[in-house]
Amino acid sequence: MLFGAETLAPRPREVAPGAVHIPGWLDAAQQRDLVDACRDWARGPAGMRPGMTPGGRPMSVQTVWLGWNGTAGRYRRETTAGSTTEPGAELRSQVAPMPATLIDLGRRAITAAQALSDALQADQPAHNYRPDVALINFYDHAAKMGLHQDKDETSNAPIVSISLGDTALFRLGNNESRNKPWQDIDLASGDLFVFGGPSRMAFHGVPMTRPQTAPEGLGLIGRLNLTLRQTGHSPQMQD
Ligand code: MD3
Ligand code: FE
Repeated sequence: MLFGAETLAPRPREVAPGAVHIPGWLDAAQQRDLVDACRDWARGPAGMRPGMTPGGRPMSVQTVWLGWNGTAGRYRRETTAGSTTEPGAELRSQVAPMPATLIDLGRRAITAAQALSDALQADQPAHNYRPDVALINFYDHAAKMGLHQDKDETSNAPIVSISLGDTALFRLGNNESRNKPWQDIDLASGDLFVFGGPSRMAFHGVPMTRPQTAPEGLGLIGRLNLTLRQTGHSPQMQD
């Protein structure tokens, strides 16, 4: 057969300088373990709740924060030691610490992505990567995320993204505006994406997911996206 399934399967590749997509990075068992862990984290203490836009409006995506808490949108990630007079303080004091397993997962992700990207190799070595926050986004069949930049981290360390469940249509834009050019890329369950170097400040979003495309046996209806971030806000970190 000339165009069989293997021909069509996406290959690991650098889609833009510093932006590396590795389809199927996690096998089925690893995906299941991560979904199970996300389910535990979603229960709390600071559990899953609607994401908030910078303007304070609820998003269709629901979120769980680990390590730091995003309370009034993405621009304020207070530590557990933050002021107790601000909105969300009661949750902030209960946010779970960044799991060591996720720090390790992040370093392995950087190692894998650096093998495919000169721009990422110019960054710090993978063992110096210290993600101090994990953001877990849950998409039901109708959820989406508009084009935006992730600007509240002061570190320029890469962001690691892992997709689980339903496939998402992911849009990777340019660094200047929400307008074209952009690339539309399917992110399927188990896929790894690393965004660093010249792609770290690119506009990006999720125009839609593809309902009922999650692998059978994963035990997930909808989509989870896990991002690992080095905020540059943790006092002990040198970036
Ligand atoms: C490209 N999440 O949480 S992850 C977000 O699938 C977010 O839930 C999307 O955008 C999701 O902020 C996309 C992939 C991602 C994360 C950070 C990026 C892509 C990025 C930073 C720069 C460029
Ligand atoms: Fe983002």
